[in-house]
Amino acid sequence: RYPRRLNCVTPFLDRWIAEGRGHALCLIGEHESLTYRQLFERVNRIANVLVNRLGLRPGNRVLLRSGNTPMMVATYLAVLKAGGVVVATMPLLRAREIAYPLNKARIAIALCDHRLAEEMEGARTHAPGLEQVAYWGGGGPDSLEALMAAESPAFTAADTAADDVCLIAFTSGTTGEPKGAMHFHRDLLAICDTYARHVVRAGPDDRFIGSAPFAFTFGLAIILFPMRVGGSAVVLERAGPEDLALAIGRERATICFTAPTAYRAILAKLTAYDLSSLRRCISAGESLSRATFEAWKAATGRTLLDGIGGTEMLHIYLASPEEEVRPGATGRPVPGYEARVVDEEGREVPPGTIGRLAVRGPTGCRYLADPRQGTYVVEGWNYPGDSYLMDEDGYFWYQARCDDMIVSSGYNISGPEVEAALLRHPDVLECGVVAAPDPERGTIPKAYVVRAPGATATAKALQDFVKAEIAPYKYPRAVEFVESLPKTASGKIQRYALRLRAAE
Ligand code: 3SK
Repeated sequence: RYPRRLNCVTPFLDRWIAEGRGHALCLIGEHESLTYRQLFERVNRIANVLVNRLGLRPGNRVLLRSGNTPMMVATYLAVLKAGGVVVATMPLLRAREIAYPLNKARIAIALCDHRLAEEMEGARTHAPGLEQVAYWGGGGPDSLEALMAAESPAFTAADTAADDVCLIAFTSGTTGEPKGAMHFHRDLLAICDTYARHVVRAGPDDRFIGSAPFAFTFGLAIILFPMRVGGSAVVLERAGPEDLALAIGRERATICFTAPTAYRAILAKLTAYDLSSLRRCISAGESLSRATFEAWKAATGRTLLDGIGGTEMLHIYLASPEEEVRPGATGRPVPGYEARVVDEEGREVPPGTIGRLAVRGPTGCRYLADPRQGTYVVEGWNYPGDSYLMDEDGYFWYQARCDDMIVSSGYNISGPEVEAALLRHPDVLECGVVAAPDPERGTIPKAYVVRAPGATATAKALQDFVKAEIAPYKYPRAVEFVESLPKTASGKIQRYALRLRAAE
């Protein structure tokens, strides 16, 4: 239903200028706010810099590094408008983690907030193909702003096809390396015209707010959903539960996207906040317990709309609109998507039986040059790695993760990745990292560590070490020293046994 030639920035942004709505507020940041026209002109200047100064050609990939700011949104849209491919990275990533997408996606151009320069420059030494990095926010003759000032505020969107790749979103990677999920121009519209249209049901008066980084595709809800309907977005760089709750009251936000952990933290101090402007509260990123659902309803009178999505599918594919919500269930397939529960052989199981979730729809999933494609996508069905049960009415009930991913406060943390970081410490002989239940964060990464003979490293020392090796939010929040780890006959660590032990 989209035209064959489509640059998604046209319906998200240029359209509102053409329709005379350029004066409407689009982005409300902590230090600046932009109308649609101001954003349009900024995007155009950056697109001109990309093409005229940094040598971008359609199809080139551009690495973006920033927290959630209006400038991050502008650079994101500028890359798309110029026909480039966005590769956005989580702001907290370390040099080694940034180098991976740089090399895998053969990226020559990066745009970066100057406050993240240290790790960006560190990544350069591991990624020789990176030729140009333009920084913003730090001033100086080479800054992105200086380059933008010399460029025109007009730019004609690159003539892209609806199914040209425009975004490569890297997963956090359960085993081995992160996978790059590729998405098309039409996918960015499809998530608005399926999930947002049928479940969120926003209009031009809505003001979106949320906590997810834009580099995590969950965060796209905060910018793309309002821009599809001419609404506005509150863009928060610091978006802990308290920042989020205060900003809801200050900016009179109407639609909030965050994880259950944040809703629980807000509930704990509810009287300190004014949430009266909220009309939709969306929960995703980790599973929502019935207890949290009920507590939020009782305290605020509002229904938490649960949903599950994924980087591979770009956004949410199981959810229910407010009048159809069934407490405790994630929901039903969003119109446009299909879902089913299957056994180990991929055969659909009867309602009421636990099995693996399979999903298909307009937005998933093609990995960038990855032999694992055939494991995660079989005959058009995507296997996100969750076990589910479907009831007689077609509602899906979350059971557990099937793999080694730890979902903590909405962050996906790969157990094997934390293990690899721990193993770089000389005092660690062996380790296994699994999810342990936590009342605040849902689950936390817990490390079982066998120390090398005579080694004395403390839990705190290992935690600090991991924080310096990989993004700090991935550090093991609990560490237990053990004599040995449970192993399979072939010598592999039995994470399943560790998971059971962590749940005791
Ligand atoms: O459920 C999730 O974790 C998710 C991932 C990517 C995009 C959107 C969502 C909700």
